[in-house]
Amino acid sequence: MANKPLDGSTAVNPGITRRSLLKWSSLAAAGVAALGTTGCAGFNESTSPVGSDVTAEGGTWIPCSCWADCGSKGFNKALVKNGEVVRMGTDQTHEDSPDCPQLRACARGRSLRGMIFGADRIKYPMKRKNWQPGGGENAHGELRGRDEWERISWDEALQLVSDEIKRVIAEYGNEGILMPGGVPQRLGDFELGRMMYLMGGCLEQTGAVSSGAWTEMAKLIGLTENTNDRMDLRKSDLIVLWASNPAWSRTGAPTYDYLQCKNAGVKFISVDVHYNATARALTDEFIAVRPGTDAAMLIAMCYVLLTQDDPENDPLVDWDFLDRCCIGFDADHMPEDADPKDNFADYVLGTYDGQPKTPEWASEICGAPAESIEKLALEIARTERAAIIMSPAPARTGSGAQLCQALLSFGAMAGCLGKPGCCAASDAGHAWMQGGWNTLHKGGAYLGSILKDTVGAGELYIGNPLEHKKVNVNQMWTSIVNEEPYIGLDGKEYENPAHLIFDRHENFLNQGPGTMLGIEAYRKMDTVIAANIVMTTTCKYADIVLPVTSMWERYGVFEQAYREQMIWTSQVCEPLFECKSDLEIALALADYLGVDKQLLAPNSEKQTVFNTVAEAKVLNKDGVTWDNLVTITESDIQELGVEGTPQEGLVPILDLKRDGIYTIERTEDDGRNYVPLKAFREDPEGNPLKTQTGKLEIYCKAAVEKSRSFGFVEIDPIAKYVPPTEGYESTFADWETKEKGEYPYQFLNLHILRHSHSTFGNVPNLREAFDHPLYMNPIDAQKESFETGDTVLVTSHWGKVLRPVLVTDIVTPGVVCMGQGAWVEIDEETGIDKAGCSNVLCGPNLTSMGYQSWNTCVVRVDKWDGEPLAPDHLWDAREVFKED
Ligand SMILES: Nc1nc2c(c(=O)[nH]1)N[C@H]1C(S)=C(S)[C@@H](COP(=O)(O)OP(=O)(O)OC[C@H]3O[C@@H](n4cnc5c(=O)[nH]c(N)nc54)[C@H](O)[C@@H]3O)O[C@H]1N2
Ligand SMILES: Nc1nc2c(c(=O)[nH]1)N[C@H]1C(S)=C(S)[C@@H](COP(=O)(O)OP(=O)(O)OC[C@H]3O[C@@H](n4cnc5c(=O)[nH]c(N)nc54)[C@H](O)[C@@H]3O)O[C@H]1N2
Ligand SMILES: [Mo]
Repeated sequence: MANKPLDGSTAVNPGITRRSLLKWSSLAAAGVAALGTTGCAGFNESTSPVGSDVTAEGGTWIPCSCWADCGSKGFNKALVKNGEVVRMGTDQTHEDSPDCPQLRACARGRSLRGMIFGADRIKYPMKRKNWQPGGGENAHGELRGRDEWERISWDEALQLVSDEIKRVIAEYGNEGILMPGGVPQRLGDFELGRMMYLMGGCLEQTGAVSSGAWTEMAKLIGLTENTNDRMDLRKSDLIVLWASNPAWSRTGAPTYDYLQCKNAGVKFISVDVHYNATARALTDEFIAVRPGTDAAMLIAMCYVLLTQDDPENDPLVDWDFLDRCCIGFDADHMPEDADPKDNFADYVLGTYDGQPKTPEWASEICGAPAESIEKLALEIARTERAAIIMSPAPARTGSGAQLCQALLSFGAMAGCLGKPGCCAASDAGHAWMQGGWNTLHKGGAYLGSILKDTVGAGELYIGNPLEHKKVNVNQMWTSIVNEEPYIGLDGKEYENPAHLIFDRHENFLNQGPGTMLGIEAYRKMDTVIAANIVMTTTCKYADIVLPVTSMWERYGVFEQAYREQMIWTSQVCEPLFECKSDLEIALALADYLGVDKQLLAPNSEKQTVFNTVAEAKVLNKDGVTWDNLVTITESDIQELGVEGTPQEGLVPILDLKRDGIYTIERTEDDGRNYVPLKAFREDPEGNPLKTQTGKLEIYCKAAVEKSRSFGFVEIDPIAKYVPPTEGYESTFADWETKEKGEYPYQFLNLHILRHSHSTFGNVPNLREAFDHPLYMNPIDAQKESFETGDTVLVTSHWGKVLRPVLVTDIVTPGVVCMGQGAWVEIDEETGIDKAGCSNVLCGPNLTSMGYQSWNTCVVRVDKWDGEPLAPDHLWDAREVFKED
């Protein structure tokens, strides 16, 4: 198929040449750090080029997409000169100020060239040499990940893929086709999944990834996943960053916003497993806890308030709020059909189970000193405006559901809910959720996501016809490898008949729990197809690999950044080699599979982007009415080559396309404030929540029912501390005598600056800039006789990895930490992963709400007697077809 013609708009460049691509390939392969500037996490001044030097340098700045799912959204621009991307730039559309910060690009965004033009870029369709269609012996499944590749034509690839899809559906039904990662409902990357939906469905993966237990619990208990607006938080007196490290995992504005709070006099306290970068930069106090034990600590904090409350002289408990707005705090506020004895206050006091949940009780579990637990509880309760902001990380543990309940219970007691400057909330892992996710702008098919309930999704939305036959991520590989049934969404057991895996916009073999089990499952398949930009783990273990264009090679995207920005990025270069977009691949396959192309893709990419931009709206300062984002004229419509209607808006559409970014100017009193639960607090009857009782559910029957419907692990209706599978308790052979067991360390994985999940994991200069060690406390290192730089072998129930150890007291004793997202690199003889992929260690332990519990994993660490690891930025790239 011919490359897509460029649309002729002013912002598009004629494209980079093959010659210049090769130049970049060799640079990236050699690990030369020639790719742009570094530094960005909020505080650094950017040294990036400015828009004004466009003409001086004779090139064109093009707003270019960074598609990584990093929870932030930096603004990137590429300077294209003589068909080559020569520099990277960032937001220069307005002066940088605390109220209106520029949307700076991060080190990863500035290194995009290393990925797009890197040596492991997939260039052609290819097939694994010893694989043949038809399943069974023909597949030589055991050779997946270690076979050779041969280049095939697109025609051959499409024929093989469509024949296998048809054969597997005929033999095993639609659920014979497994799509890991779930089918995203985002315009521009969902077409391969949509194609399967139109063919009768496929077996899809379920199970929350990012938000852990919050994904289900937030709705059930009524605590939103949104924190207050960044301006509102400046009015706090105290912000407790609980398990929160935005300097690493919400790069860009959030840490800078917190700095404005600090400048405004807010005190910061951090509660975390490791003394993280944000804590080091912002906080006045740090409390170390063990992974997965926060619920115990919060419950003990409730105990402190309950037992020390003195309504006259030292009021600690917000009784009025508990009375008006909550269900289940004490025996007088229970749902009618519940046993009054099951109330939360009596559990905390130990009235019926004989165990008061004292700070001493919690301290033994969470590791924080009892005095610190007591002090923190009292300080929050005595502070007029206190906010507790929690990342979802501790909810990605085995006791995640209980943690959500515990945060609600303590937050409600301490008077943190529904008031300016106060909150108790999860920030949902994504910077743009901070302050209410879609409260400042809205738009066509909600800015690119066609979820059932979002604005403009309309008839575009279709669901998977196999509604219930979705396999939970924690059973996805085990049901295949052990040939055991999985529990579907309707709570019934089903056999997993998957014979074909189709990987698209994800890398779940690397990013889902139990990578070693995943490899076994892959090797049992008839056929594995993977469509990707670079030679990821899923591609490495596939049979047919389809080369996909990056966003730089496509028309563009329009999306939300933080709460205040909308970004429109454009095409930077022509599609490289033989790459096609998912949309083009789906449309090409539709011909072979007999799928209706009009239903598959009602609009062209260009028209879809235009529609989304045209429908985008911005909230006015009255907080009620909305303005169109763009003005569109007849001549704009012609110039863009789309169908549309002229309209009035805030900026001319072509200006937005050229600049790439629209920023809503903010001031502290601009009427766009957001305080979660404010209206509810003021009038709970008039503004009931969408919970079963309309109130905040400290006692939540719906959560029990929900956990039953998953069929994995049932929970209690109130926050109780329950030792999770592979939690702290599991590090002991004998809890009473505290004798350590076979896996004596808790393992924690972090979202690190080096990559966004596995995206960017292959870029040598990022590998060089940000290390990827196993962090260990000096006390433990001394016990084990390790020194910084030693190569160590980390072993869990699920697999083994090698890492250089970094001895540092930023990590709590008894815990070892490592980044997540490294591209697994298994030594076929030993079965050991030398890249340090965290999912080789983290297993698919079943959880109450079906989410993943990466941060409850236990390991042992041994000295490695083999060859020490070489620095990974010097490793060979996964280059399949070398260019001469
Ligand atoms: N650089 C980078 N940024 C990213 C991503 C990435 O891959 N790379 N991924 C993005 C995505 S999709 C998501 S969902 C978010 C996730 O972001 P988060 O949910 O915030 O996850 P982390 O950044 O791993 O962890 C945040 C902090 O929680 C601490 N922590 C972990 N477990 C516990 C616990 O049980 N108790 C306590 N008290 N602390 C704990 C960690 O030590 C860390 O300091 O990050 C986003 N940001
Ligand atoms: N152990 C452990 N595992 C984790 C986590 C953890 O904390 N610990 N965090 C989890 C979290 S929060 C998340 S969100 C997940 C993320 O897990 P994944 O969703 O698997 O994320 P990525 O690794 O970024 O993989 C995205 C892939 O899509 C490809 N891609 C990008 N654009 C396109 C496109 O247009 N078409 C196609 N076909 N491919 C494209 C990229 O090259 C990349 O390989 O990881 C989870 N995994
Ligand atoms: Mo995530």
